[in-house]
Amino acid sequence: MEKTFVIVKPDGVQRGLIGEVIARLERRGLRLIGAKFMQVSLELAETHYGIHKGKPFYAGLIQYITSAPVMAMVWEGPNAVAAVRQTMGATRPTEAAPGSIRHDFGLEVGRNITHASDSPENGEAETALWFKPEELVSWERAVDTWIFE
Ligand code: IDP
Ligand code: MG
Repeated sequence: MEKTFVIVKPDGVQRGLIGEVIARLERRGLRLIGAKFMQVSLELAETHYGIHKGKPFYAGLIQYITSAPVMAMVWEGPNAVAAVRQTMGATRPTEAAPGSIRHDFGLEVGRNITHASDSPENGEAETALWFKPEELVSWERAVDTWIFE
């Protein structure tokens, strides 16, 4: 089953949107397999966002993600990566589709509420970076057969 790694970023937590994000992913049919509420260390932030090192927004991004607690999660399902990116909306809230989280709750790219993996490979890699294997729960829902074809 495809996995994707999701963060409710500090602005989402401060604004009371953890439940809203979880509710939308549950309603979509995705299955939660790991979650932790945590303060992100500088080291973890720099590894997670290593690909953006050197970009003009990098320092602000590291400051943002380490500024207050986050809700880190792993969700799985068929096409989980694409489904979650769609539910989150485009990186810039003013370009995000109406009805997406970033559209419905955001205005600025540097306060865009969530992170979600951008490929199945990164879904695996980010899950391994943020979670120990024993922190993930493998389970089946009675309703899975009505959501997963
Ligand atoms: P993504 O989160 O939609 O995958 P990325 O391009 O991977 O977008 O950028 C990672 C994060 O860096 C964004 O979610 C956003 O928080 C921040 N970011 C990206 N571009 C900018 C920018 O131009 N200004 C400020 N922050 C940015
Ligand atoms: Mg990205």
